[in-house]
Amino acid sequence: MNFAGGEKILVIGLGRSGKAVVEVLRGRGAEVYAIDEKPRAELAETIAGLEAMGAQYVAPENIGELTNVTCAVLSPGVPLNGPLVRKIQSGNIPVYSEIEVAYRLCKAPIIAVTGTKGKSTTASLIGHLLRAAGKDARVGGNIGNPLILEAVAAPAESWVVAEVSSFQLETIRSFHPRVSVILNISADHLDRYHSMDEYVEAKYRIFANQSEHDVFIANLDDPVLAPLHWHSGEARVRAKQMWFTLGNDSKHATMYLRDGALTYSPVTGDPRPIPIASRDDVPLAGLHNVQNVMAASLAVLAAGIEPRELRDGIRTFGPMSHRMQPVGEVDGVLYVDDSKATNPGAVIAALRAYDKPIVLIAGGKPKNTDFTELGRIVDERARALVVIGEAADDIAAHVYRTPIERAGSMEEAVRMAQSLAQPGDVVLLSPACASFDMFESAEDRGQKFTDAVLGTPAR
Ligand code: UMA
Ligand code: ADP
Repeated sequence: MNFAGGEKILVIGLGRSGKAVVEVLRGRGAEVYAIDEKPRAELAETIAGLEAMGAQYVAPENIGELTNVTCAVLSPGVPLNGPLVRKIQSGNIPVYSEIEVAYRLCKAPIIAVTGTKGKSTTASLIGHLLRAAGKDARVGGNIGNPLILEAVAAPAESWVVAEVSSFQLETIRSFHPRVSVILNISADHLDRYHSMDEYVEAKYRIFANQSEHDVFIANLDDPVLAPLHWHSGEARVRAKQMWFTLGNDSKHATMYLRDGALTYSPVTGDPRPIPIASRDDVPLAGLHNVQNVMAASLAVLAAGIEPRELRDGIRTFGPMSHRMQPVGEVDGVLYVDDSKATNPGAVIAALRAYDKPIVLIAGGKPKNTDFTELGRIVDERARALVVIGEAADDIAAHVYRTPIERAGSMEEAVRMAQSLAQPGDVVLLSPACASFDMFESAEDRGQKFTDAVLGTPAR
């Protein structure tokens, strides 16, 4: 399979991922068809774009008429066990994810990053550290720009950093990163997976095709991942393993915190520990970001960068938009946009990152996750809670001591938070949910928060 001339390929889903696949496959001369379950009226512009590239739209009800299809390429948002994919598979058409095709077309080695939270931060930091060390690096995947575009553009001597989601990993076959990273696993996407086990297994596919020539990096402090180290790692992970921990544990981890320094114990060569940066060099708030920096550092060390080349890159990495991003201070209150915190685990990490009282704005479209632990941490750390969206009542039901307000819009939520906060506090938008009940996307939600904050007249 060359994904080129002489092949007839069906692209499933016409969002960012699907459109990029069409573009690349048409560029390679393949005959391309594309299907999407959105009402046709909403697809007019997309279909015109497809036709301009020489591809053809197929309506879902006409899929049976398409014959001799070589393979289908699946967008991550389309569930593998849904009726559309089942129908396509029943015609014996193999289904690949976009990242599988990207891998097969990529000449450069791949560093792949997954995990429930911290993927974008870590993938971007890996790109930043590689560039700071003089390498060519391209970052793509779940972060927003489809991996396939970066993969086909990358020369053999560069590195491709792939942020990969569990959705994308479900339909890989030979996808084989030189370096793989799993940051953490906590409850998320339980509206798509039947169980946590199914979600975890999707994440573990990241190392399934790795060999002893590759490297697998993971978080020793994560209760879901640690058993891979203690019990089953030998059997399941063939790649060389590098673990990181916030503890001072050079026996079991390749990177750890010792005397306030992120410390590296090389797996081969001179075994003396090497401090690569101090805790204070990490410019991002919260211990979870120290973990992200450790993971990124190990990934670039595995790619051959020298330890002494890391510190400057770490120090110059700024916060990314919508990830604990300070947006302004009004009347002595700091407002922080953490709209990308889309599961309870991320919000817990953000709440733990501040040692000031927090007024939390949370809620949105639920994903069947449990809010018990989040409620406990809110009671421990928050001055007040403002809930929004479809999950508002469920979140509120798990909070027992903290005062709670309900808001119908982001503007109202910011107004309420403003009246609840006192000078020195943090108002944190960290929703624990998807955004699609009230907003176009997590980015849109964060922007509306920022607009409301900056438009707020001083009290
Ligand atoms: N569609 C169907 N049937 C379905 C579902 C969707 O036909 O059952 C169609 C929709 O009508 C739409 C298209 O598929 O036209 C959308 O495809 P998509 O949902 O795969 O979205 P893309 O725009 O292609 O974006 C995808 C990722 N989206 C998802 O995984 C849901 C983006 O991750 C990623 O940035 C992009 O590819 C480029 O690689 C977003 C995301 O929310 C940020 N990811 C999840 C997360 O981070 O939690 C996993
Ligand atoms: P992802 O790409 O996996 O969604 P991001 O790097 O975009 O993760 O971060 C989104 C939010 O998740 C952050 O703003 C923060 O609240 C939280 N977060 C980031 N890194 C971690 C981590 N290592 N552990 C837990 N939560 C994290």
